[in-house]
Amino acid sequence: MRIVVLTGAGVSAESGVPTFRDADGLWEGHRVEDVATPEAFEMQPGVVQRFYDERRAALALVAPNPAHTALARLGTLPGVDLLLVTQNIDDLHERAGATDVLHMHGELLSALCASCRSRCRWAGDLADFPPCPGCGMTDLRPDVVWFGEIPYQMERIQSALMRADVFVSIGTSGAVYPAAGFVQMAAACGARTLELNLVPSEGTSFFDEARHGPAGRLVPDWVD
Ligand code: BV8
Repeated sequence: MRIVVLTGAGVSAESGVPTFRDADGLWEGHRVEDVATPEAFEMQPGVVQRFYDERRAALALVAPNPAHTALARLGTLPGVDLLLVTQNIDDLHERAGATDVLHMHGELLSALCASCRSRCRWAGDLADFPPCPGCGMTDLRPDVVWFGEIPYQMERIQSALMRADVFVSIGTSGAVYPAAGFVQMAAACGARTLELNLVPSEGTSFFDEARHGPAGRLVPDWVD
């Protein structure tokens, strides 16, 4: 059984990681245009670096929840060929035991060299990063896909969506593309589609089935 799972900020909400568009969401603290675009980084790199340094530091205060653990278990079940795609840049899927997690919007614990585009694991503030091991330059940036930038591994994702038997979207508002369009791509190629979300997402009508409630309960129920 080929399964593609897409997760968003809602899968980490019960771990204490703020979502983006809920009332107390992350974007509330920052206008998207202020922090998640290359232009913003160009104009005010300090604000953008701080936005990501704060989120990176906060990772030490959170832990995986039952949704992350159930998805890690799903990947080990006999007969399941799972591609776990996340829009999240936290490492909670990995800390729950998931392997080969595809971070399509990048990762907090990684730095990107703006000169040679090499990606390096990094857990501290970016200001303390040594020169790029690839080219020696010092203009490192958060290894995050901003608005207007191309998400990572799109070809791999699209190929998996076209072959999937099941596509499951968990904890995402369906507000950001191309991720929000994955359900339609999978359905057009014959996959059965399921939404697990606290409330109906913007794309809920595209799903064969939708279950609403906290991921920490819905995901283990679905996996088991
Ligand atoms: C691109 C940076 C071209 C990392 C982010 C049509 C097609 C293609 C592009 C576009 C298009 N229309 C517009 C665009 C442009 C744009 C876009 O989508 N704009 C939007 C605003 C309309 N897209 C882009 O620019 C993308 N790039 O298109 O390049 C291209 C594309 C393909 C191939 C070639 C070229 C780049 C998008 C990436 C932007 N970067 N962030 C970071 O800082 O984290 S986006 C940001 O939103 C985060 O990455 C986040 O992951 C993402 C989505 O948000 P969600 O994860 O869904 O979080 P949200 O708060 O919105 O929702 C949480 C949900 O969880 C809610 O529904 C809530 O009810 C639920 N929930 C809460 N608690 C729980 C819960 N569910 C279950 N249990 C709970 N306990």
